[in-house]
Amino acid sequence: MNNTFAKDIIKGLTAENKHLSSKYFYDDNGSRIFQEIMQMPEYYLTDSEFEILSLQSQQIVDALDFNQPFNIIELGAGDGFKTFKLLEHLVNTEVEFNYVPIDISQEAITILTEKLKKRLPKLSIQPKVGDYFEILKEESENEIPSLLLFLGSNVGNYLEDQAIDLLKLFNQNMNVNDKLLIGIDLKKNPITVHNAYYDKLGVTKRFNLNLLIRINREFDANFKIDDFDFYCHYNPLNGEVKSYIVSLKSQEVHIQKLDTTIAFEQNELIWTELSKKYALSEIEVLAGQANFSIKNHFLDCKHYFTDSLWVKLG
Ligand code: AVJ
Repeated sequence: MNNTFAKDIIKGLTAENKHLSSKYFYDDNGSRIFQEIMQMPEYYLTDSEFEILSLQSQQIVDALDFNQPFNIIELGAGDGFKTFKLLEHLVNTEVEFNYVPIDISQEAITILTEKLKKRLPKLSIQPKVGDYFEILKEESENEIPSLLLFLGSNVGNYLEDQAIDLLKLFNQNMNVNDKLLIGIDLKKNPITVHNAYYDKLGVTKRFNLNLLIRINREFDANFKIDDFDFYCHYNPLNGEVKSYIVSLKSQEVHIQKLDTTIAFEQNELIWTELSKKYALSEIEVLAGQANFSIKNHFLDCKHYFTDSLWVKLG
């Protein structure tokens, strides 16, 4: 079944500093909890990006500078809630384009496609399930200009070097003059950032602890969820929010299907997530390293978030 997940659990939980990757948060329950997070008033990221795509769609289209029909390829489309505003604007202004949402979840793609067919019957949509890069490569083999969407500050989950590698891969699978619209959360008042991840109702805590519930279910482990807590910390100097699961006591956990026992000391941490924030000047560097140049930054009115339009250099 989940071979890489199994390997990552063993590797992460037997390391000197324990860690598990946030990409494993998103089982069906985790995806539902993430929807709850996006609706929390403290989680400003979603509202900010929604505002940008609602109010600045026309400016974004103008900046694309494509003079023929094009593709909009969305990486990790999810429920497509924010993207809807952009698509709606394009359909209503009779711009000719084809929407290609890509997600690893068949379920997410099916729901998104049905919803869009109902709400935007004139939209041309060609959903794809699978690996980003294979699909991107296929798409770049035709002559149609493309706008790639990588929204929601998903890039923040990567360490800077890994983010550059990922963006270089996007770049290699694009044609010259194709564009990338990338959503990035900006450095801001540290209290605002802190509150978005350390929410009062503990939704983000549930999101993290769900990872242990998932391991219990998929690998017959016996994590006692009440014996673990959540902690996160924002370092405004480097822009890193780091999230952790905390073992509240000295304990052993057995993971039956992996034939392993993991010992925890009291207060030992499992690092689960990086959510990195950038300054605009740091985004310039990121783009340059991956062979893009920045055409525009589209910011929300509070300047919390940017959807930045990058162009692939020749
Ligand atoms: C979906 C990766 C952008 O890091 O802000 C929300 C996930 N984690 N609250 C983020 C998340 C905790 C989110 N991203």
